[in-house]
Amino acid sequence: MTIAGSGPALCQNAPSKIKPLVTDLFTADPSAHVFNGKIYIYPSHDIEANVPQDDEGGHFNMRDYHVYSLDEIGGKVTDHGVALDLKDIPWAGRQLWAPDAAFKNGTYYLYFPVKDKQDVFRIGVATSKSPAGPFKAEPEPIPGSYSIDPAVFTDTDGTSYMYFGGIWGGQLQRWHTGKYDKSLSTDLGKGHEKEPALTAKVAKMSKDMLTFDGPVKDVQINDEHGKPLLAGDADRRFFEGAWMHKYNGKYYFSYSTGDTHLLCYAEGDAPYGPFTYKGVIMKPVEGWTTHHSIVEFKGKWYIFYHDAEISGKTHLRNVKVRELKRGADGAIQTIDPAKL
Ligand code: FUB
Repeated sequence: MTIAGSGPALCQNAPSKIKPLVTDLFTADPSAHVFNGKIYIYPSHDIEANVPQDDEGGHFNMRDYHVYSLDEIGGKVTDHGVALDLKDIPWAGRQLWAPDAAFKNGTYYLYFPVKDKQDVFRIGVATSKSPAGPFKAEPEPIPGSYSIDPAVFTDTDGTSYMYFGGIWGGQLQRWHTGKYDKSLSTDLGKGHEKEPALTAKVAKMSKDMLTFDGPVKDVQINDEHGKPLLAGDADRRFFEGAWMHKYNGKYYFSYSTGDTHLLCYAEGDAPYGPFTYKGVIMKPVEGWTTHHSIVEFKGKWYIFYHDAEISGKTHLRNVKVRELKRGADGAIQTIDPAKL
């Protein structure tokens, strides 16, 4: 995620008709899950920290997480209070960004990206016996983790995978050679447009859900000819905000295109891919960032996302939900967020 110098602060589209789910705090990056028959939402908690806007998203200076739940779509949204605070993460420096959650073996896991004390994004994990928290952070980040936006998917065979990564402010490009290179500040830059795009990462989770079990691999997204999407293909290539869901035996990998403000998806036959680009899930919302999750609840599919309707400011967002519809072949219908 980035901001300054990359175009207008807000997309110039029509306002949305969908109401924000939370109005007393700013919330973003909603990861939704069904636990115990309810929907739980794990969002970022946006704040005005008065940090000047920069090209690495320094003004997204979040310090804690709240967990929300609802019994029904359209029903009352319950705020369960602070679930994890930056000060309680021993290794953390600043900027608690988009989290996700998972459940296994009687324990709930909260996965979160935060910059360590050297200002390098790592991914941490915290645990609780309740989906609402509070969560207790592990003393160190997940070994081998880096960048942002963890999304943990558990397959029907019980195996869990973490998808993660984000370019520009999310620092994924700095790991391009396998080692952290601070000089790569946005993407790989001019002259790389015809090369395969940087892409999300995926790793199998260990049985205790606290570490990676095996190598971190690229999430390969191919075009309709089986060729990897290129770095210059800004309307289709991965930027940040990965999500995975399974529908009718197929794996749907979805993500944000960042500076082109789209939510897109690609389809594959296995959690590791490869995936074939299929289309746009949602056109640009009000605001710069796009970030979503997709979940099935009581026989319908929903997309949770955010825009900047309440504040009109890029870094003070509000989460929303609407139904996700598909064609008979499973193809996801494109949503225009300005229309009902
Ligand atoms: O909320 C901070 C960052 O903004 C997230 O990590 C990105 O996905 C973008 O939504």
